Amino acid sequence: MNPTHALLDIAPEVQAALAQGQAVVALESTIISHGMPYPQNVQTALRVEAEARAHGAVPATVAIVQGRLKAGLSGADIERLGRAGHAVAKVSRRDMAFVVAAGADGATTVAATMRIAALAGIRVFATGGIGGVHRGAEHSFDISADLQELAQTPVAVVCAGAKSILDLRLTLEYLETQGVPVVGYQTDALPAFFTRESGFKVDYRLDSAQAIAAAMRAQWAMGLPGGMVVANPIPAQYAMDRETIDRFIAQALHEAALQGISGKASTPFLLARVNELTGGDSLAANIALVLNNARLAAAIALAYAAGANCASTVPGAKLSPL
Ligand code: PSU
Ligand code: MN
Repeated sequence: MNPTHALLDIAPEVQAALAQGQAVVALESTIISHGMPYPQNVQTALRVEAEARAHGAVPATVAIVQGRLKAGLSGADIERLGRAGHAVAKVSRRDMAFVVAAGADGATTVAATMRIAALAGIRVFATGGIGGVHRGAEHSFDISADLQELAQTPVAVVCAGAKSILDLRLTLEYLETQGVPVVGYQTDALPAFFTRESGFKVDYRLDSAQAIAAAMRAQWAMGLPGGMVVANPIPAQYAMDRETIDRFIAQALHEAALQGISGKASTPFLLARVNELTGGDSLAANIALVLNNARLAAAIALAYAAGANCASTVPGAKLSPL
């Protein structure tokens, strides 16, 4: 047996779907324990699973539970991670071995979730927002390990862009250097999580799940090692006013600097503070966009599964230089 797989438990439903070539969507768990307050975090995690299911894909929420890598959690596991919140270790790639060796629980970031999804054979992953290059990174060097993982691990990550707690310009530059494509789903604009636009453009606009699945197949058929970012803008009715959200983000960043928050504590602090400052609005937006991403990820996973033996082209798909 592959020794790495000896550390991994794939839920029976997920295993069966993978064996039959059916659509599976990975979901992360840092968003549960560190990204939203309890109990909305648990309710959202369960709703996101149901949304993927309703759109034809089997959900596989990923975490580390008592030292085991998990692709597919029970409702009880999700409840436990959500209730424990920040008391659960936030596990990015560098933390994985230590949490496993200690037999502990861990909430997996985008990076660690991609890694476990790839081990399990899952190619599509839905989340809210990815990590990136933080503002002030020229001094702090704070660049999320999510970006390196995207460069190395063949999983398509469906997200609503990245929050402007990050330096989005530098994040795009970093992704370009690492060869990670940023695809806009039915948009030319890079979305900024709470807003549909950021002032930046994506690298490619693709308008269907089939076209995205074809690009995934082409990328991996030619042996390119990494993943891709699929940026799916927040539904218009939930989008927030850019000036308002920018003001709250600026305040949260200022408070983080005053309190000397850095390293892996930085993103959870900023997420929690922005949630507090914006009250229920940002949480409602956050929930809506994650559900929206689960729907698109399910459609991509279905198209990818359906095209497993197809050529890596979609006749009629437009490639518009941006
Ligand atoms: N951005 C969000 N919501 C999140 C995260 C980021 O809008 O929940 C989480 C994700 O799990 C992401 C992680 O992978 O934070 C990035 O943390 P860091 O910057 O420490 O790599
Ligand atoms: Mn960081």
